[in-house]
Amino acid sequence: MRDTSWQFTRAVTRRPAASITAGLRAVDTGTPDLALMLDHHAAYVATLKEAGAEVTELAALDAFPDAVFVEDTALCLPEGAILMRPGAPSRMGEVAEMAPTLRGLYDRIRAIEGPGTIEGGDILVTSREVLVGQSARTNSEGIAELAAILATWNRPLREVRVPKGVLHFKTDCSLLDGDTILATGRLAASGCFDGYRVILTAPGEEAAANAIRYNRFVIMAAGFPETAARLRAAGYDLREIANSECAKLDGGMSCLSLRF
Ligand code: CIR
Repeated sequence: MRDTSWQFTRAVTRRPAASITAGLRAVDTGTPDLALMLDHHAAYVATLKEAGAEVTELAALDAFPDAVFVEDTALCLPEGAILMRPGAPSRMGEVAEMAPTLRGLYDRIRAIEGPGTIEGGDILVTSREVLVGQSARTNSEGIAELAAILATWNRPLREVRVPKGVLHFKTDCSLLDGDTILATGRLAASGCFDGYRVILTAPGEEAAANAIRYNRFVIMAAGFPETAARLRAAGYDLREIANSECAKLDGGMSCLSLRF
């Protein structure tokens, strides 16, 4: 495995609320089962802990059905945390709910003030740049405001396009190590990862692309055997977590935590 020089120490998660049944979804494939989602969520948190994370587990927020998907509320970097400005109106208030926790963990907090919008699911941080996908949730004004903040931290930002019909940039890709990306064929075909080492998800397993690397583990959704085999063959230490209920709401492994 490459580039093990970086280590995460913390993660923030939020328990799913009973209101999860009202979570946003592009296509209705059934109502999420809260009890089952809680089981999956517990396995996810346990795996982060096994990987060395000190996990801040926030209480469920019934007023915000999608609040379990904490990744969209902030970008957490070693230099500081940046509060996002979600493009989904029903999710805007989640940021104020997350802010006190990050203020307790970070000395330096910045915020996207608007009018642009940007969600954490559209941001992939690699060893050389911050890639941000323009999507139905993240627009060029939001990206420009983030770029201005990151410029003060000497972090280059590159804007890319999220394929039509894909919720977030990271719905279709993940960072496996500093320079290796797991991506769907449809996203990689855009050329946005030229110069990186890319491992493609297997045909029909596009939903496996939203994985996370947390220290020694690559954590991916269960049920994608061919992609899992590709990752194992490439030398990654894989942990598979059931994700059937979050998947009904277009959510996956990255959405469920902030990692830093
Ligand atoms: C939403 O549509 O906002 C949620 N149902 C799913 C958010 C997934 N978040 C992510 O990919 N970072």
